[in-house]
Amino acid sequence: MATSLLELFLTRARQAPERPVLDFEQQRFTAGQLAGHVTAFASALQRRGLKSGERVALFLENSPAFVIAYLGTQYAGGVVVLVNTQYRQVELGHILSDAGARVCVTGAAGAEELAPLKAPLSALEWLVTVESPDGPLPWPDVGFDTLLAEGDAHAALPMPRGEQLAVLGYTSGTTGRSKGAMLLHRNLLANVRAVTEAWRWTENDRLLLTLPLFHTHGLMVGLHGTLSSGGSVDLRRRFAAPEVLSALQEDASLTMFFGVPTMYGRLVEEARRTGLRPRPLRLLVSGSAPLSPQLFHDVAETFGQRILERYGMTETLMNTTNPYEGERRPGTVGMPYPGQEARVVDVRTRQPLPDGETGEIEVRGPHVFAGYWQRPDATAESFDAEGWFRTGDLGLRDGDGYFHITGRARELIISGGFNVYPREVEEVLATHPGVAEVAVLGLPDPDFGEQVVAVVVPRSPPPSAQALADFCKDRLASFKKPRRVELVDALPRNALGKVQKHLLREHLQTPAAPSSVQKPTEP
Ligand code: MLC
Ligand code: AMP
Repeated sequence: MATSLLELFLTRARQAPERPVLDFEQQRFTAGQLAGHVTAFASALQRRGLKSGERVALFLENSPAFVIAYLGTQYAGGVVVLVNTQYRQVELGHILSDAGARVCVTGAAGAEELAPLKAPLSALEWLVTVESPDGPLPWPDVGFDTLLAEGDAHAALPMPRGEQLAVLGYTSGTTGRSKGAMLLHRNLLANVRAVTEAWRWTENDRLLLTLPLFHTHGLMVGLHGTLSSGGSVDLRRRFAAPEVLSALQEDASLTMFFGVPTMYGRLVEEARRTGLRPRPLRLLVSGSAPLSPQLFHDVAETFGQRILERYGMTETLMNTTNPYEGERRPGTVGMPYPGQEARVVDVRTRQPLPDGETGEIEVRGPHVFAGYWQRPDATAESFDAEGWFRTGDLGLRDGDGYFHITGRARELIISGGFNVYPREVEEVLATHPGVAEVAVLGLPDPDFGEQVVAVVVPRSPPPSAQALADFCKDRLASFKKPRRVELVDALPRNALGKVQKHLLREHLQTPAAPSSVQKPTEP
């Protein structure tokens, strides 16, 4: 019995080495070829001195190199640190130093972004570069292919144990600084088994995957499901609606597509614009952000298919799913996966609530992470004595057992499936010389679901919205920059001095648009 997803994949690859598993641009990898590269990568890391439990950061776009480095790091006994490729200095400096990453696998642009962080990243010793860097780097580096050639593709290395740390997935609480969710090999394995069982995923499946591999949805659902089921994946560098629509129309071998609601909204628009209709797939999945019932119906009308919506998070991987067989209900996220539990509790008393009442969703089971990296206090706050994890999502369970997500207990903006923590953006904007005070919040957005809005009390001379957006973009991932800025004389505060964001939200959503609203130029 396998104790890790990695072992499951390597075993399958030994049994059926000729089976195609990964296509990317013009390249095709059979399971045997991929397993050989993974083994070579792992043995080369070990030869270069990587020890069990040491962290290897992947700051990489979707590519076969990502898949090889991800599995190879785990086979070498290392811990993968996932890094969003849009991250800039503030996020990179924090994540790589917090994780104590010893190695980073990245591209030329990534290496350039990292270079100014030489001093703060004291644990980082060397880089693996998938493209030649443009100039000299402050760390020794080895090319990805050179590293593969150094390794032994037939090495027999020890398999990771189930209790061993596999991945650190960085995600924030309310603090503005993200925390590393410690995912063990047994968490990854338990969840992918639950997902593949619930969705009847088999070796006959072929997934079109355009989600980024550095987040749970693309990696722990899309890639893990493919590797463990024996199916195959058509991996794309990024999502582009016209390309996805034509692939879904032309490629009869595809059986599944997974996306965030923004992707489905763009696909519906593209289908309406061009008149193209995809072939029916076995499964369309939406998650990572709420799918509106309107979009559910638009997809059903345009594609002739009912999306299956599911709910997950970095700390717990997939929590609940609408049924594969049975009714997929718009506006709900279904029920717990096999072998997992979910419940709704009162936010104050923490006692379970009856069906129909709204509270905080808690989950428990073998999929739930082991805690936050080097943050015992944050870990303790997130679990109760019986092992229930507080998700921070508000919702209810209806009389038929379907969970509904109705809001969030924590301050979190989800824009196009990417998380933005207002505090992190506020901290950056507060350092701008034209900003006296700032509050950041999310407002509805037709494309991204929610958009980042900054309400600023300016100093003289008042900064322009563009200047503030650019200021953020230089320091943080571009998707975190405010898309709208409002200048105000003062922020509404309660008696304790806390900014009352609900009042700001109401004010900003009133139809008479405030005169001081500014929009940065759209990209
Ligand atoms: C890109 N941009 C965004 C954005 N994505 N702005 C706000 N929100 C977003 N989500 C900005 C860029 O910063 C850039 O700005 C401009 O849009 C164009 O960039 P792009 O790369 O061309 O964007 P595009 O390809 O259109 O990206 C849209 C998208 C992408 C929907 C394809 O956001 C995406 O891949 N989202 C998926 C996120 C995901 O996988 N989430 C799963 C998390 S796991 P500028 O100004 O720089 O030009 C999880 C658990 C679970 O939540 O349950 O799954
Ligand atoms: P992350 O921390 O990036 O993993 O984001 C996880 C969060 O995404 C969850 O806590 C939810 O708030 C949100 N989320 C994921 N799936 C859904 C969904 N189907 N509907 C609503 N919110 C979702």
